[in-house]
Amino acid sequence: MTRVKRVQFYEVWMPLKAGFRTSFGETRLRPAIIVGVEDESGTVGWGEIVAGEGPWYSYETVWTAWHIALDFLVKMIPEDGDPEKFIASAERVRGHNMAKAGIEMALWDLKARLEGVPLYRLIGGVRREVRVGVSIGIKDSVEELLEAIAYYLDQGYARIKIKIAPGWDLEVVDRVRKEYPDIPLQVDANAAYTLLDGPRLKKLDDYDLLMIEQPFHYSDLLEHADFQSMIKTPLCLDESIKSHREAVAALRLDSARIINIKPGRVGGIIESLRIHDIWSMKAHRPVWIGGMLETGVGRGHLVALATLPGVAYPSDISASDRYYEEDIVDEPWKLQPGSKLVAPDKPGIGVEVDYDKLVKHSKRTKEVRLH
Ligand code: OSB
Ligand code: MG
Repeated sequence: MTRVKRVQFYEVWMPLKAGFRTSFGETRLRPAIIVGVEDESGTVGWGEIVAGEGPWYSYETVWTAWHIALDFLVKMIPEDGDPEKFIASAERVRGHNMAKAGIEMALWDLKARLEGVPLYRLIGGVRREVRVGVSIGIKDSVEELLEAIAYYLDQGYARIKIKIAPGWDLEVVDRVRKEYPDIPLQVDANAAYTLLDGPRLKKLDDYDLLMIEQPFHYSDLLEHADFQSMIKTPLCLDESIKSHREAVAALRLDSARIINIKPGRVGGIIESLRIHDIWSMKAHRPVWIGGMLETGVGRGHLVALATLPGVAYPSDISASDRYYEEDIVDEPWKLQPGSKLVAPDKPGIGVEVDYDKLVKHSKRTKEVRLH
């Protein structure tokens, strides 16, 4: 066991190659807080807090996360850096899962690096190659969307997810399906509908979609259960699942057949593993790993999670160049043949942070000395 000496926080603002629009707004500059936890030997483990600029996807923002991480959570890091102990202490903080997850993931990366093992192996991964797809935002026109889809298919992505919202749904899906009758296709509403839209949304059953992601309010497992009983297409929950508790409730209620696990949303790797085990191992329902436009640091954790045995659909983990001109890690994440990313056979998340690039994109930084 080791002794944690120093924690570094970098608030970065990463320019996206193209704006990313969902039912709750558009992102052009992606903020994130990169967390580096250093031990007495000088080894650094890296994590990423994925809170956004505004409280849209979640109530957390990069400002609330900075406050909670620096004023409360950092003091809860145990001397030996054990992620389990950190999470046990951090339970006292209600919510703020993204802030917790960024620190917890840095501790996992540190642990894996100190043990000299890849993170995916430490958490029970069973493969190095993971199937991935691309998530495409709302565009100004269907033509523009079709162009984007053609571009990503040409890049080698095999599964396409498109964002939907009232006014940008059935017609769009119809046009995409006519153009591409056979591609694996799914839609994500980011909670933009209510059950009153159910009869109309039911027409999505005609398009052979892999799944419909989070059509209704994030707190409404009952609406999802009612709608799932009306349609053939599997529903997938994203925003509704904030911990294993909602995952258990969603199973009991039959609110969905699939869960998209995002470590930031659920508070880290331990909670992700719990949801994975309950949902896929015990209930034999598939899961996949969702994304939050992460930099190469957070992406490393997503890739490690996607190697778990219960991950049975392509994950929202595209290559670095789908998001950024310049990622902050070496090597940037590259798409491999077969629409895959590969978990490196190196300690931890398997990529190194490029300090020059990290500092170049940072708007504020803070160092905290511990123990
Ligand atoms: O709902 O899955 C979502 C990005 C930001 C916030 C919410 C979502 C998304 C994505 C992007 O769909 C997935 C990615 O990182 O490529
Ligand atoms: Mg989603």
